[in-house]
Amino acid sequence: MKTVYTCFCTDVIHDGHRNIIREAGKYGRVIVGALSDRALIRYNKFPTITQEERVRLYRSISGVDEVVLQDDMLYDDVILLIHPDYVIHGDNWREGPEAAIRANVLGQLEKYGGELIEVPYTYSEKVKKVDRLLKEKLAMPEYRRRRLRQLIGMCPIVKVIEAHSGLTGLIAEKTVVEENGKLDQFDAMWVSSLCDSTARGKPDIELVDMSSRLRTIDEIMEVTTKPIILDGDTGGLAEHFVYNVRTLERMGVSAVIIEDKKGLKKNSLFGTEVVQEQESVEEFCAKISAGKHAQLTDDFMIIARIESLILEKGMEDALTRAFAFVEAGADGIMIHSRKKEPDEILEFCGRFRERDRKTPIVVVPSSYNTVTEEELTAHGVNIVIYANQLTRSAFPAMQKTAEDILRFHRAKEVDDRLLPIKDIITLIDEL
Ligand code: SPV
Ligand code: MG
Repeated sequence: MKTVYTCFCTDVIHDGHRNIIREAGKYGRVIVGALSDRALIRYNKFPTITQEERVRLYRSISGVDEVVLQDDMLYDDVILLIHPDYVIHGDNWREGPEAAIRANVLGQLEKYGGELIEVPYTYSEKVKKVDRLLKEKLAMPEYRRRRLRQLIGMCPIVKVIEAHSGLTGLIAEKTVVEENGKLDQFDAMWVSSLCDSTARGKPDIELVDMSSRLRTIDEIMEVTTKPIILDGDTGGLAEHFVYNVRTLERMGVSAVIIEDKKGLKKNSLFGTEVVQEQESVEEFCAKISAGKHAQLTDDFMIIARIESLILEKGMEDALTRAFAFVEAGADGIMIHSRKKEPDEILEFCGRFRERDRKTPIVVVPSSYNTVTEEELTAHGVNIVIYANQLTRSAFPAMQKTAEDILRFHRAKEVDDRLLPIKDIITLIDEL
């Protein structure tokens, strides 16, 4: 008997999937691949049920003979293993980022005379509703909040990009690239104090107050589903921090990162060019503990950021603080540097990992930007934050456009580098 293979990554079975299984049954024995979490999160919506639950769900569909786990978004391994006579898929993958996966499958099948069957994608109202419901579910606080911890468990390194508005949130949410047939996207968003302040034309000195920061988060949450890490500056007074932890948790923020500075905070990238004072280990530990006591869920993370390298207090000071902060309850450590080379960050990670194998390490390679995600992963880093690149790329582009309109006394000369009107009006999803 011939075999027919299809790969699913859905959490809900709708008419479209049932149609594929029905069609597949006409050609032979139906094997469904359940795309693993690890593979799924790189190109599709985040799962709302576990990998094991998905396998059970697919097994329960009438007409399915066998379910296997597909551990890569490309079908190479599974095709090698099963050697299906047919692969069946909806025709919606002919365009867009998934076209690369389709091309790869065709190449694999061609090698031994396998065939691809494409069935028209089911665009019914019911199917659209299921898609919408899944998206809305992912945006709910309880799903969004726990997703960062889930990602840390699933990804070699969690990739985070800055967002400070609905629009930058959409870029973080929707940008997908294809490289060597594989798709990739960001995992989470960083609500940077620098970029949130800059977008308001304000300096990064904790002048933009928590209410305004919460407004920014809410704007981003309205249009996205990915988890949010808030740059909480110093965390303010411990007595205030505990209330803010509760608020953030309730909103569905996944983590707050607070830095061990006190007094008037200035941006770390100034380093020692401005006066900045580090908080004592005892005081900062007390703030972390207070925050941990205040939180209600197990999902929320309070991550301690160490400024010793920024303030040139040395590696030993950074490490002493890291271990003390973890002892006080910190769920992660962010180590920051403004050196051009990653050496001191990598040394810190290596030495921290000698004693602590599991506490997540977060880094922000803004100045030591030659370091790769692969190198960071190899040194035990769990989260990489691209903290300000979106803001820094938008600013010169807007400035140049403004200058050129003034220079040419019309807008024609700048038009070539603008997003077409059609694209900007379709960028925002309609309900
Ligand atoms: C931010 O993005 O606001 C940060 C990171 O705190 S840095 O600007 O590098 O200090
Ligand atoms: Mg900041």
